[in-house]
This record gives sequence, structure tokens and C-alpha cells, in this order.
Amino acid sequence: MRIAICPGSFDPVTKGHLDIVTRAAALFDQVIVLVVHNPAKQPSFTVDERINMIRKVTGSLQNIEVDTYGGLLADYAKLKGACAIVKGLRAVSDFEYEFQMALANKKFYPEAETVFVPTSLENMYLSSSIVKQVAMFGGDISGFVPSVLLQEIEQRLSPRTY
Ligand code: COD
Repeated sequence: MRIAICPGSFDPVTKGHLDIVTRAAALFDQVIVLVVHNPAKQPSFTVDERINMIRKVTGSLQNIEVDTYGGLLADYAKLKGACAIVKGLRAVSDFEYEFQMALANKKFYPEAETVFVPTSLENMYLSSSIVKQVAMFGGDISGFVPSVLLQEIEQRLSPRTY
């Protein structure tokens, strides 16, 4: 069985994430969407909330599993015997960071290849940070997040007074 991992912060889940996960599910036998910690980011949603969001939007995909891990991504990949780590690429700016990550992960677990999936044109500018910023200033995020998550995300990121 060819297992791939789609790791990320998913804070919150966006249409960009869902696109990459859906496309990964078409390429591999099993895809584990993994909520992992990015030390450079301060999350707004708990790990459980993020797991539930991913479950809600991937419910129709048979070969998706959702999990979380507190350690190195490469260690988790090894634990599961994964053959691939799937990452989305939006722009050249993503590439440098992701390329570094890919080499480091390969060093720790050479059996897995990092597979880069180019963003879909309509999601090119989309990130969790953009969603958070737009929502916090009262903007419309309905085009950015799966509709089933809209209310939950809007409620949590309601406009604040600065
Ligand atoms: N279009 C396409 N792809 C997208 C889009 C979009 N609009 N938005 C996001 N993506 C992709 C990202 O490129 C990424 O591949 C994935 O979706 C998840 O994105 P984020 O922003 O939710 O997640 P990140 O970038 O914060 O995830 C970083 C990790 C948490 C994976 C990383 O920090 C990690 O591996 N942490 C665990 C510790 C570890 O092993 N570190 C590596 C040491 S070498």
C-alpha cells in the first residue's frame, strides 16, 4: 500500500489545503492528513478543532485518515511506512523553504520522497494567514474556506478592535 502524508498547521483549513489533499488522495492508496506543529506559528485553533475541520471536509474521500503528531514529521513518516510527503507550492517564495524541508526530511527518513503539487490558479494567493487577517478585520472569507467550515471559522476569528 502506497501511503502519503499531507502535513500542515491547517490553522484554519482553507480551500487551498482541501485542493492539495483531494489531489493527493487521487495519487496514493492512502493519505494521512497530519496536523503538526510549526514552531514559527502561533495557532488560533486547537489541534482537536483542526482535526475536526479536516474530518468535516474530507468525509467523502474513502482513503483519507486524519492524525496529529508532536514530533518530527520524518519520524512519523517512518512510523507509518509512508513513501511520500505531499506539499503544496504556491510561489517561488514557498519553494526555498519547502526545498530545505524536503532535504532535511529526506536526511531523517530517506525512504520517503517529498512530492510537490502546484497550487490551483484560484488558490494561488490563499493561505491560513490571509484568512485570519481578512476575518479579523471583518472581511468576507467565504471564497477562501470550505463552506461547511465558514461559520465556525468566522465565529472564532471575529473582528477585534485594534
Ligand atoms: N495552495 C496550495 N497549497 C497550499 C495552499 C494553497 N493555497 N495553502 C497551503 N498549502 C500547502 C502548503 O504549501 C503546505 O504544503 C500545506 O498546504 C500545509 O500548509 P500550512 O500553512 O497549513 O502548514 P505549514 O506550512 O505551517 O506546515 C509546516 C509543517 C507543520 C509541515 C512543518 O513545520 C513541520 O513539518 N513541522 C513538524 C516538525 C518537523 O518535522 N519539522 C521539520 C524539521 S526538518
